[in-house]
Amino acid sequence: MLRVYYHPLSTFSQRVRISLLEKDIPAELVEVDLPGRAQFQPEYLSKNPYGRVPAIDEDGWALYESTAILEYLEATRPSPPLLPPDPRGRARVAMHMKLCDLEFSGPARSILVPKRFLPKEQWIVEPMEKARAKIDKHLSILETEIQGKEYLAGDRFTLADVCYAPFLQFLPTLEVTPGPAIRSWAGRVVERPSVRETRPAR
Ligand SMILES: N[C@@H](CCC(=O)N[C@@H](CS)C(=O)NCC(=O)O)C(=O)O
Repeated sequence: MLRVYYHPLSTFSQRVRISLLEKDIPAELVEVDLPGRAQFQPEYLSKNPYGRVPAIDEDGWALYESTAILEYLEATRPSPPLLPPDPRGRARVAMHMKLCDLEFSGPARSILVPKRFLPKEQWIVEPMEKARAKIDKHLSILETEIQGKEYLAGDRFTLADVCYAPFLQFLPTLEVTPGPAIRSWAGRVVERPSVRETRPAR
């Protein structure tokens, strides 16, 4: 049995839940009480010693880090595929997944965590502004990359789009300035049923 540890407001958990829906994978969803700090209790730390969601457990075997989980699900449940069939296509998806975390979701967190969960008086504006500038630079590169494509790696929705999806929902909150190709791609991604259904309430 596949068990997925998550929190409904967690963007990284949402990646895994999108993949479950896209691939129609049955799983038991276990909500980890992050506000109650259940992620630091020994029971959960045995799943992920870093005390973060998501994590999975399948027949007593645990795995954490959202991208590793996505790849495991893809390897064990390849149909329907969220990866291209050819080595070059797969390599491009791997590149985009890595760049998503380095250049987008990492800095996005520095803006989203305070904006979503802290009162304005507690925001530390300088790192938030730096993060916004980093994201804008990344988005200008991505704008060229995505020209003429339906999805990030071509015609089909792949793990590259799955990694971006939870953060594309928050483009307005990030107050960044995406170009027209990114805006239209983001619209397609956030309207997918798997993304809508797993969208955090705030
Ligand atoms: N690199 C990790 C990031 C996971 C992560 O940051 N999860 C957040 C929720 S979105 C978390 O569990 N935070 C709990 C805490 O920091 O105490 C991944 O891709 O899975």
